[in-house]
Amino acid sequence: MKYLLLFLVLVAFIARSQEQVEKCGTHIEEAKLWAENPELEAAYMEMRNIAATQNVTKGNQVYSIPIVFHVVHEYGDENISDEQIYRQLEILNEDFRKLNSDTVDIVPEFKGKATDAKIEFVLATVDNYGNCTNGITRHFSSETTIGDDYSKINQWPRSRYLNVWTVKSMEGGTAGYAFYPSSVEGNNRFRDGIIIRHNYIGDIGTSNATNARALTHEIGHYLGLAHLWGPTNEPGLAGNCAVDDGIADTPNTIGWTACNLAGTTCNNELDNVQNFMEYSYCSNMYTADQVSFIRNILEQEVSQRSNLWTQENLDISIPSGAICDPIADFHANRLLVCQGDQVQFKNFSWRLSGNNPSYTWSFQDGNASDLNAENPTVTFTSPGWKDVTLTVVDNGVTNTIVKEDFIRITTDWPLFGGVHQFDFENNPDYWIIQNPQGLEQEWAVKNDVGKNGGGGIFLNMTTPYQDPIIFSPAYFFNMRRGGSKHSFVTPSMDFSYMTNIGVSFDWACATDASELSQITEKLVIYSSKDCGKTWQQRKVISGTDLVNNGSGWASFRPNQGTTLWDNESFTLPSIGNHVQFKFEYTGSDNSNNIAIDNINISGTLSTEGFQKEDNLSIYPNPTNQADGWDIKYDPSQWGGAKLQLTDMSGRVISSSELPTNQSEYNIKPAANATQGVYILKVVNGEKVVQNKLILK
Ligand SMILES: [Ca+2]
Ligand SMILES: [Ca+2]
Ligand SMILES: [Ca+2]
Ligand SMILES: [Ca+2]
Ligand SMILES: [Zn+2]
Repeated sequence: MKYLLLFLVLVAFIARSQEQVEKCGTHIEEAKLWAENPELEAAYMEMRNIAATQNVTKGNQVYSIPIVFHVVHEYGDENISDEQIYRQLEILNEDFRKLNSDTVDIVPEFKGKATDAKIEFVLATVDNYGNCTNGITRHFSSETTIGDDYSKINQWPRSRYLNVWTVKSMEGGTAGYAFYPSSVEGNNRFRDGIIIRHNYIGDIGTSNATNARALTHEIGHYLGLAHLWGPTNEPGLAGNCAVDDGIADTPNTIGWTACNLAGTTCNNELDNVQNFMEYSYCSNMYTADQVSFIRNILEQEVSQRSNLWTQENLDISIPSGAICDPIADFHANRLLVCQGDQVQFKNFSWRLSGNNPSYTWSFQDGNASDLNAENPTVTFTSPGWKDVTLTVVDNGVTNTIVKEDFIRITTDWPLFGGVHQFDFENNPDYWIIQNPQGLEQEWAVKNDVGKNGGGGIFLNMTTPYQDPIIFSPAYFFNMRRGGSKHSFVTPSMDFSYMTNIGVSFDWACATDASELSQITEKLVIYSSKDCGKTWQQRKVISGTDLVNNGSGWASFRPNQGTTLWDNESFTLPSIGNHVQFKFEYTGSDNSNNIAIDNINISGTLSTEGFQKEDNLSIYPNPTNQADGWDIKYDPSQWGGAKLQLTDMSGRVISSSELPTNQSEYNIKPAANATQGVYILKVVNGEKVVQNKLILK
């Protein structure tokens, strides 16, 4: 009894883990495409009939197909190694030559049907521009977390290469998908190729032996094969006995999601559960008729398949001999840090020989643990934008990458204190706008997009894309405004000595959406006290609350016609020194533009002065411009502290530092300083004290 229970638990566990295995998305994507383009079903049937009945007598012809892998990544695990892709190539070339060792596991009924497809895949050696390549190219893009047709960036000509894109994740847990050649003619040609998750590539690195045959399956679709149970439906449904895959020697089946080698579903005939076009995860064979089918597809002009293997193409796409130069690349764990924070830089150079490459880094105003380390740790010694350079030398060949303004170092003293209104007038340049992926849309301060016609900050999601060239990068960006994030960060502020803190702002926003369900754009405001290491959410405005100017604009711009502005506010707890806000807009595919103005910090400023235990004193106060103020201090406590003189609107009008080697320091207001009340702040890390100063 005990053993039986254990057995049942084990069966249940296996069944559940198989349900969690991600599936091929081809039937879902084809169904969507066929719904929009009903003629594609007839096109598929026509292609299939030709491929199933054509009699090409090229029995010994081995078809070579150039292949390129586009690794789409955000510098995470999904940026898979060349070695992992090389392993995938070996697996493909075993599976399509019937050299895979698991053919010994094929059940006797199908052993005789398993057939060598005589197709080989060769990594491209010359790219679409005529440059050297190892058949692997890499793109830094958040498309890696979306993984659909608009993530197929930089397609190489499909007449010359099989394009494969590897990504981090895909909608609905899909492992990958490919369209039939009949579905990607004409305006659908940008959809051609295979998109697949990185952990289904090869059997090493981020993948494993169970996942390693997914690409063999997807290439089946790419060459026109349907799933064994039929062209467009789900596996396992009784109705699947009424539809067929169009292949004579694959028994009619309802399809499998488990490896039941004794399964018979439609005609009391054993199913070919081990077929590569099943979901059984024990696939190891193509049948003779499937092989005949895909070889016939390679003889058809449909989606230019018949050009792939021509000698003319092989001569220009996979000539042998060249070894390509290395490509230097790097990233860091943070792109926005405090002065003095440790930043971990990481080498991501590619096309290296593995032959002890050398690295030389250069950091503007940065101290590195070791300028020749592969992955150095760096602290930056002054605020502002910093350039970073990496030179890699591999087999005597040098490659250098310079990333200008790669990282932003926040001042270690606040630029604004207390109550302040940011009105975006006079084009201030202290807003932090980072765009490491080089998206076409980004926030920018403009002098004519604000409330009442003045300055504001503006995100233009539309105008670069008025009639973009079809399939150009601008076209792709235009098709995918959805999910893209665009943010700006405020300068650092000091809220110590302040209570009842409130933040408010004005905004005007439009959409292109015509249905409520399409309005998914949102604006989220965060605060940080550690230069962006951690962010706390403070306010969310989304959907129809956000798009206060509705739809119907070609390219919405405030002050061109009637503009509706709304104001939103939120309160903050006593939060102290060194606070930054991030305004992050997330687009929908129907996003139009948004403007923000008048970020207003309100609150009650304490007028409390220095305390006795602060060991600071000021004399004389009030003073005049000629004498200034004399500050006496304990250097062991305040040496090196920042002094900030702010006016009553919160603007910092002068900054200096208390010397470490003396105990007295004089500050003078500027000759043109207006008479009145000022606040002097002394900032030493988290410790802030202040005193009210009066200029006569
Ligand atoms: Ca069937
Ligand atoms: Ca069949
Ligand atoms: Ca610079
Ligand atoms: Ca303004
Ligand atoms: Zn599939």
